[in-house]
Amino acid sequence: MIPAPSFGHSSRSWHELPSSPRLMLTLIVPTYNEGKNTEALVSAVSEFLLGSGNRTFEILFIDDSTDDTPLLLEHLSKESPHVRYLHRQGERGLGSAIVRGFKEARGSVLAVMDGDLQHPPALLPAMLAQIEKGADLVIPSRFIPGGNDGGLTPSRKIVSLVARSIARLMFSRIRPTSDPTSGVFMMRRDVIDGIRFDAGSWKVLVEILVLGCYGPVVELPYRFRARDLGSSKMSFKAQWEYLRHLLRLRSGRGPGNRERPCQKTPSFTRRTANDLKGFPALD
Ligand SMILES: Nc1nc2c(ncn2[C@@H]2O[C@H](COP(=O)(O)OP(=O)(O)OP(=O)(O)O)[C@@H](O)[C@H]2O)c(=O)[nH]1
Ligand SMILES: [Mg+2]
Repeated sequence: MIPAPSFGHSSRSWHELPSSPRLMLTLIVPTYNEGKNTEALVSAVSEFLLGSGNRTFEILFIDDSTDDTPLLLEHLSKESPHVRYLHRQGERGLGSAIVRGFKEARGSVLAVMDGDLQHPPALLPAMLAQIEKGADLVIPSRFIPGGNDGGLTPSRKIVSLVARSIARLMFSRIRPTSDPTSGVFMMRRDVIDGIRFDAGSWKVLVEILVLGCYGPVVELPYRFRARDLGSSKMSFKAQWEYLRHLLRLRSGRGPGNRERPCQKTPSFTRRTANDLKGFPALD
């Protein structure tokens, strides 16, 4: 049985966590019928963040599931002081779930990661270190030396290539990035100040790259894994929505026009596996 719409949280609150000089991180995880993946994700994310000395983080699930995932999330939020979840009943959409996560997040640094473990949680300490060194936006990339998109089938690789190429052709601002449709990224919260997000998006990072206010952007190499559990939600409808979103963004007819001027000039840096020494193995 699926519980009523709720905001789950553990009995211990964020503010009772030991104080730490580290930036507060909210990891937003959109989930649709991800079941046991959520448990494995919480365990791996907690292990890597706590292992790197970071206690000030929350894992915020925005869940639209129709199976028993909300029950698992309720259990996880009781077990871990780092877990919260919002179950949206009767609502769906990857992009709108992520944007809801931005609204509910408590952190000054926001990250997004899929709930199916295709993005390695081991990336998080390395990403956060780049933010602490001054990056505004960190994008793990499958397409720079050390990266790999081996978790995709050949046909999905073609779809992904076409999706990236169309976005690049349409928006000069995203051309310097090698993986602009990545589902995993991290940023300072003020990068998205003033953006009115399009509720119908699938790839929120494209919208952030086009409309966000940012200076240094850092790309880190990583290996995209195949899904072990659960099933893909990528569909023809999602691809169609992606294209329609790009067209709205391009024509300025979407809701996303920035409300404030941005004084920052984007700059782009690519890190190599060598630069990531000292962090847990990323594969
Ligand atoms: N809240 C919410 N999450 C969703 C929705 N659709 C997909 N997701 C989640 O978004 C993430 C990405 O979806 P996937 O199905 O893995 O899409 P993908 O990674 O492009 O496809 P695969 O490579 O085949 O797994 C997963 O964590 C899904 O559970 C939705 O409508 N609402
Ligand atoms: Mg996936």
